[in-house]
Amino acid sequence: MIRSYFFVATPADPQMIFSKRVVQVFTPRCPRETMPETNSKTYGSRLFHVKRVTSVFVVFITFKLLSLLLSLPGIFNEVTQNDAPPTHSEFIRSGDYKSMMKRAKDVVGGTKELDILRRNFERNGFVIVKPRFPEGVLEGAKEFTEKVYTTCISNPKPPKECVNFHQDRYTHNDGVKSLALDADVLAVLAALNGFKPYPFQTLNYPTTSKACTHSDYVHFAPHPRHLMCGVWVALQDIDPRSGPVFYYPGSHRKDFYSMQDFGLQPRQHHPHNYPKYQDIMEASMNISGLKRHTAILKKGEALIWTSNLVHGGPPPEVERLRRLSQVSHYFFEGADYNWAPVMSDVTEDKIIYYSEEQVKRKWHATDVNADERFAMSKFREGHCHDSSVPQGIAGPCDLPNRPPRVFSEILVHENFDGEVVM
Ligand SMILES: O=C(O)CCC(=O)C(=O)O
Ligand SMILES: [Fe+2]
Repeated sequence: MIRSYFFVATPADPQMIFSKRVVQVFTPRCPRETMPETNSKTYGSRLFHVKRVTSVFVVFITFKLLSLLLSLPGIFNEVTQNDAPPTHSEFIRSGDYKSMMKRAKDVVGGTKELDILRRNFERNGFVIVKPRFPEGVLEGAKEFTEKVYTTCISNPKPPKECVNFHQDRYTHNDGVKSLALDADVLAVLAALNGFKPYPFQTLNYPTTSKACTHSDYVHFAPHPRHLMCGVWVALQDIDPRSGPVFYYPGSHRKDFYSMQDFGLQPRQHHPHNYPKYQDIMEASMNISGLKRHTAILKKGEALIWTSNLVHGGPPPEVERLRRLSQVSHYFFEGADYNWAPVMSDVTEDKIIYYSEEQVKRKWHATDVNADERFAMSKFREGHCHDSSVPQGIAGPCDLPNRPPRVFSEILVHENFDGEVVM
């Protein structure tokens, strides 16, 4: 048997890896059930896992190198992120906002209830609401999600389109589209954020996504950084054995982390880059003292989370048990810009931005057919500072305390059976 050593460098906050330079021992990560047994001593959580013979020396040298780099003055210049609402937002003075607030109050039961909802959202980073979805809309989205199951999961010969059959099918399916554009959902999102929401992505998961620990900020990063929400709608009563979504209330108040903040290169450069980010997020949650909750929702209930809430879809107790759901992700009009950290290369000045114009065209264009809309891109390739970033606003590359890129080379992610890299 190969003996392994686990090293950890995570106090409550991943950023402290670099400021405290702690080296401890690690435990396995998500999904716990499928991790191989290890006889190494464990404390806290696993950050990186190195095989004995080759890696002890490499780790020693690298930490020496990191310590040296970190001790140099001015290596990491602090750049203040502007998280104050943009001054150009007029939305909350509009008639549109007033009518949305009225609707949001109707959804939750009144003015006092809406205040409580807002406070909870701010404190916990999530809320659960029951929008008044028309039954036909819920059923339409449910039927489509069942179709994803029969076409792509239970089908012994799934067709090629199963690569993304669950994603962005609002282009083809009215139920999926109407659920994401539901007026009650939009009103509650506007009430919680003070900006006008618009959906930019839908995901119809018939079973658990098996997505390991992450916050959506790593995928969809707005500026100001809280201006993105996920809305997870249960399309059936959720069975606790089906791998219900987990989340850590309060985790949104920790700093916002994307791969670059851990010295990791973009996802497309290596299949393990994103899993390494997830390893660190899992490790930081395990020792954060925050409690892990699960969303065992009733049909029609919606879990709304903010961009930085840490969450995931764990492996199920019963494989392939249906967990029919639709997640819609929203940006907000009036944000300074939106970008995709997971795909961007900040050290090479290659940034992938979401184009609000292209997103809206993909959703609403009437001069093209559904297939053409599905093929449209939402992205625009750009630079750290270009016309996407307003003057005087911190850009995607201006994050503080970014560690050197070499860090991604020394982290080791161990694949496990059935791992879904997503
Ligand atoms: O439904 C799930 O399992 C989680 C999906 C998720 O993380 C997301 O859509 O942001
Ligand atoms: Fe997510």
